[in-house]
Amino acid sequence: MESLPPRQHLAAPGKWPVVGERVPRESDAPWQLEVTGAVARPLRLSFEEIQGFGAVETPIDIHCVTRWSKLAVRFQGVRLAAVLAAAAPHDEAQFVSFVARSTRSHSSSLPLKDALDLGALLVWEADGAPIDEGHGGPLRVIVPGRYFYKSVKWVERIELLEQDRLGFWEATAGYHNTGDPWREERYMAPALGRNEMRAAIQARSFAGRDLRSLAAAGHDLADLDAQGALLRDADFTRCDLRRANFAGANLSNAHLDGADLRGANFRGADVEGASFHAADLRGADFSGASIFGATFCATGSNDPQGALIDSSTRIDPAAIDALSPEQQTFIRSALASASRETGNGSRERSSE
Ligand SMILES: Nc1nc2c(c(=O)[nH]1)N[C@H]1C(S)=C(S)[C@@H](COP(=O)(O)O)O[C@H]1N2
Ligand SMILES: [Mo]
Repeated sequence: MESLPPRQHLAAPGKWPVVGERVPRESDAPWQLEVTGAVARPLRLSFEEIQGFGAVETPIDIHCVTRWSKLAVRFQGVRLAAVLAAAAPHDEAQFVSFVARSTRSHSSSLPLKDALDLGALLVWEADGAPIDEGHGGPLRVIVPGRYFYKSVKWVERIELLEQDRLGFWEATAGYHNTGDPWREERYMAPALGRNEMRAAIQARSFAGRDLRSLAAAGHDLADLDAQGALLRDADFTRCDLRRANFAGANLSNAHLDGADLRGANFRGADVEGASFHAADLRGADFSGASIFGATFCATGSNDPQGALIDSSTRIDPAAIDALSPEQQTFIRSALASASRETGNGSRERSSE
């Protein structure tokens, strides 16, 4: 068994999901990489010039913050260190920001020292083939030892900075600015203070609100209206959430273990990386939801209890295909045994 950072699991073999932006900005201009900011020699490099810095090939583990990992992807590219050396950064340069050729000029940044110590690369090949456009081809950043959101796709500008500038996900989604998977640095502090959280829970009206990292474990939230709410990393462990409406909500990495979710509506919701161990999902509807990286049974050995799923639980078959192998096996066998039984008496739990 290879080692994974805390609460990560392997993506299905051969699957590499596209996360975030799917295409670069349209442009007729040939590919170019600019190295700019606090440098003595600003550079403008063609693709061929970049390759001229000397290709290296090395296996690197990918860890997406939404909990899937891929181990030992063989990347080919050049060391960021080699390219930066040619630009001669000023002594004052403390941070490096990678900017994408994308409509939102997507970016992410890192302390310069970390980027160099971690051996960041600019890569054009993965496992022996040119990187697909969806995965950031022709040229993307790879930062080993950080969650994958630090690895910017379609990098067209590298800017050296004296002061840090938060990247896109760090600024808009609350992703941790360091993002070390071994320390599980997924999120920055919650959006709300304790009292505001308590008030939101009491009012039970979450629709459209930013309640990321909400701490609601154990609460009675039956019939909750949480349509379109931002609930990344929220803790709903053991909550009563019968008939809760999470349609279109963002529940990525939320904790729903042991929650009573009978009849809950997750239509079109983002539940990537959410955990549903021992949750009651009978009658829950995940149609059109993105469930990549979600877990329905424990991946370790210490807590074998899986979610309660039966023929009244709606999950798109294509969504199941994208889950990790052990999650697929668990869900398929739960659905199969449910359809074999006349009732679902054997796994009935107390309550209601
Ligand atoms: N330009 C750009 N780069 C990006 C993103 C993005 O939205 N735009 N998303 C980041 C995130 S959150 C992840 S997990 C990885 C996903 O890369 P993949 O689509 O090749 O799996 O790219 C990172 N780099
Ligand atoms: Mo990610």
